[in-house]
Amino acid sequence: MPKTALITGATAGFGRAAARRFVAAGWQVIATGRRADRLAALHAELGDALHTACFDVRDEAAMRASLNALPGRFRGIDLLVNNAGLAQGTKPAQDALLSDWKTMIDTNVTALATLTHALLPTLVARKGAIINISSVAGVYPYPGGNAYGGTKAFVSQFSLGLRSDLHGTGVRVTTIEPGMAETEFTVVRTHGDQAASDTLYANANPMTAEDIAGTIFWIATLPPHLNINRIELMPTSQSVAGFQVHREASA
Ligand code: NDP
Ligand code: 8X3
Repeated sequence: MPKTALITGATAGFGRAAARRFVAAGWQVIATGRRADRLAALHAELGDALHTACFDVRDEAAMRASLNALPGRFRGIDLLVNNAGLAQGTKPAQDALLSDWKTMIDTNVTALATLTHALLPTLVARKGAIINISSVAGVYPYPGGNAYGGTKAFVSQFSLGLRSDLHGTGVRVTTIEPGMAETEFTVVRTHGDQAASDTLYANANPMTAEDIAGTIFWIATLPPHLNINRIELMPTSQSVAGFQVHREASA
């Protein structure tokens, strides 16, 4: 019987690349996202090893209905990849939209915790694994990172807490903290500014969705006695820049 992964946010970026990677290796995948056309295209590409579940992760009732409607052969979930998430806005906190902050908290924090809570009994019963996609933004502050960084710090710390609580169950928990990767992330963050996205990644040789998908797959297929607690990846072109100092104008 093949192993089964539930990957949230599989209509683009890391999640879609991961769905392809796992199916290519013989896994069954439950792929989620809001864009039904993208899910249908992925099903057409990958076939019946893929089950699609179209819902907004912020809609708890829809999430639970999708889990309850899983076909029998997809019910034994061995791996949860909490990947669906987003940044909204690049402005300093004092100029940011509160609605953007709420969208990020609802998606990156509340929905991730809700789905994890729903699947923990299955994962414990199957000695499964959880891979949570955090970010370097949850580790290092940067201007405009404000609430996005806060949500990802939650993801990293929540993962460490899960690892403590799941001690002795055999369930593995990993946080992946990627830096800059070219996906639809920046188009979403800028509310649709493709030029801003192109400019950010131009000549920077960013990581790709496949780089992160390969990391997810590597972690998921390590021997059961090995747990990667957290892993931070950046493109070689990116590094941490340090502190900033504001000086008063001299009198
Ligand atoms: P993409 O924008 O390419 O993909 C995001 C995925 O999340 C899409 O499939 C989208 O599906 C899904 N998603 C977003 N909101 C919801 C929602 N409310 N309900 C259901 N699904 C949702 O971004 P990435 O692949 O880059 O991002 C994946 C994860 O990686 C995110 O958590 C992001 O924060 C994180 N990350 C990204 C980095 C980067 O540089 N790209 C670096 C570090 C972390 P749909 O729109 O169809 O609902
Ligand atoms: C996305 C990476 O550096 O744009 O989480 O915040 S970064």
